[in-house]
Amino acid sequence: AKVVIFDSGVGGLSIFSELVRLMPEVSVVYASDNAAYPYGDKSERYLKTRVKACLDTLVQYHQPDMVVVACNTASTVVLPVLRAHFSIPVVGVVPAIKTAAQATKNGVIGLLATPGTVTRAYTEDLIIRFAKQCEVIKVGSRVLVDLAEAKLRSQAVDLNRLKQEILPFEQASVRPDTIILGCTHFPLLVDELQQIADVSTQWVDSGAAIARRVRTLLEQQKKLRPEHAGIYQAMFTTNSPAVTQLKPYLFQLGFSALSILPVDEA
Ligand code: DGN
Repeated sequence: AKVVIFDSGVGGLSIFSELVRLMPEVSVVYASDNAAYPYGDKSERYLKTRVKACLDTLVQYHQPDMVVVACNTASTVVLPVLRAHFSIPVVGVVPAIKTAAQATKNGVIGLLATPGTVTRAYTEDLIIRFAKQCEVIKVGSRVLVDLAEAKLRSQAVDLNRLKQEILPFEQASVRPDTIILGCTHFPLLVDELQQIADVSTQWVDSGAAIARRVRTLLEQQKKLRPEHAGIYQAMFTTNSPAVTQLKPYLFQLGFSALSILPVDEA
């Protein structure tokens, strides 16, 4: 099976890792729209056109069995458009609000995501559906996205900076015992977050659930061939020094090729 995993940056690599751990036989085209990074503060209209344009090129070129939009910011807006447009399954990643509502003991949940995701109607709907009885403290952070990108380019993570970002949780009258990492970049920083936050905090993300969902869909399509070994390639919408700095990390993850994805300006 061949799966396209798409994000504005490296965040989707947290989904990639969960996916290939569960299904080493799946080949992956990882695509980063780094030319338009970050998505966190882009308009909904822009995201709809841009993500569709990127995926159109990817689907035409690679003929994947499935697309994973490994970005909460994009998924909370573009999934209906993409599902109407493509004939293959499109899996999105959205904040794990239901999981957090089941995990919390004190009824206070933190939602850490991009400024876009925390204000979306989609997110509010999830809260009303699954966490009505909880208090949800939302923090939109763009800094954390940059810190995750920098970490994967081998730069040290500034823990003081990280601490500032999660201050609203630490200062809440009742501190959340469960925090949702509602941006695919954030699980890449979970070790650092654990170092600076209260030790009893439970960190919840969508990665493992997404990997299981992809497996179920591929099984239904009879696309899983256990005897195959996955081939991983990465594509970027623009070449930049950051891409060069990211190479060692990608090779360490098992990527064998890097190339440029040409996308018409949306
Ligand atoms: N990784 C994206 C997400 O899950 O929301 C956000 C990245 C960004 O462009 N800000």
